[in-house]
Amino acid sequence: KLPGGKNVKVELEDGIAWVTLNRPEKRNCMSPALNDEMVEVLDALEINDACQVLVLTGAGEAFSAGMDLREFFRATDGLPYVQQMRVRRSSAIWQWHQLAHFAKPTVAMVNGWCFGGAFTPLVACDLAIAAEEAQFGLSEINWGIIPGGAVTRAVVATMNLRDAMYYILTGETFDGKKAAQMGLVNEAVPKAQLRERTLALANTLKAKNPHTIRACKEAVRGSVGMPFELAFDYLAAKSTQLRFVDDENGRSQGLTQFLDEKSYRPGLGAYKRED
Ligand code: ACO
Ligand code: V55
Repeated sequence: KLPGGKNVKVELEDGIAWVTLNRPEKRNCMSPALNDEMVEVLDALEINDACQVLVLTGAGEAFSAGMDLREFFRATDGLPYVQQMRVRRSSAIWQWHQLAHFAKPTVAMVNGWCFGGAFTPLVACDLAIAAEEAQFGLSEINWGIIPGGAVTRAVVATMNLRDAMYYILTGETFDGKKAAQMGLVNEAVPKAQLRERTLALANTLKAKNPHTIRACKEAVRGSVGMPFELAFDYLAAKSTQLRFVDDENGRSQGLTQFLDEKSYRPGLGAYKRED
C-alpha cells in the first residue's frame, strides 16, 4: 500500500515517485497535518525499491503557498512553547532533513506559486525544474516576520547575497525564468513542457548506479561547509565507503569497460550497467 492520504498524493510509475502536495484549494500551504503526512510519505518511499527517483510537486495552480498561516501559525500561537517547537520540528524534518538526505535523487517540479516556507523543500531537493510562469516570493516581510524555519539559511545557500537580500527585504515576486538565471532552480521551461522535462531528468537520474549517485549527493551536502583539509579526508573516506557498499562494483566496471574492452568513453557517457 502506498503512503499518503488527505494532504499528499503519491503515484509510483516506472521507478519514479511523484509526490504531490495536495491541498489545491489552499494553494498547497503546509499545515501541521500535511507536515505529519509528508514525514510518513518520505519515510515509506525511502525504503520502497519501486521508488528510484522522487519528484516533489503541487496540485493545481501552486507548488506551495508556504506555511499555513491559519493552522501552522495562528492556531499554534497559544500552545505551550514545547508543543510549538514540536510542530515546527515536524515541518523541518521533512522539508529539510528527510529530503536533503533522501537515499534516492530528488527533483522539485515547481509548477506554480512558491512562497516563504516552500523555499525549504525546494532547496532541499537535489535539483529543481520550474515552469517559466511560476511565481516565487519571500513574502515573510509582507506579513511582518523574518524568513524563519530554515528559509533564510536555504536561500543564502543557493542565491547570491545581493539577490537573497533583495528578495528577502522587498518581498517582491520573481518568475521561473529569473529563478533559473539566479541558480535557485536548474532550469525553467514553459509550463506545457514541465512534466515532460522533469520526467526526462528523472529518467536520467534513474539510470545511474544508485550507490554512486547517493554518495555523490551526500558528498555535495557534506563538503559544502567544510574546510579543504577536512573535505579531502571526508571525500577520501566517502570514496572508500562507496566501494564497500556498491554491490555492482561500478568503479571496476568503469575501468574494465574503458581500459580493456574499450566499449565506452567515460568523458562522453557511462559504463554499461547489467540489468
Ligand atoms: N496560509 C493559509 N491559507 C492560505 C495560504 C497560506 N499560506 N495561502 C493560501 N491560502 C488560502 C487562502 O486563505 C484561501 O482560503 P479560503 O478559500 O478558505 O479563503 C485559499 O487558500 C485560496 O487563496 P487565494 O488567496 O484566494 O488564492 P489566489 O489564487 O487568489 O492567490 C496566492 C494565491 C498568491 C498564493 C495567495 O493565496 C497568497 O498570497 N498566499 C499566501 C502566500 C504567502 O505569503 N505564504 C506565506 C509565506 S511565509 C511562510 O511560509 C512562513
Ligand atoms: C517559516 C517560518 C517558521 C517556520 C517555518 O518563514 C517556516 C517561514 C517562524 O517559523 O517554522
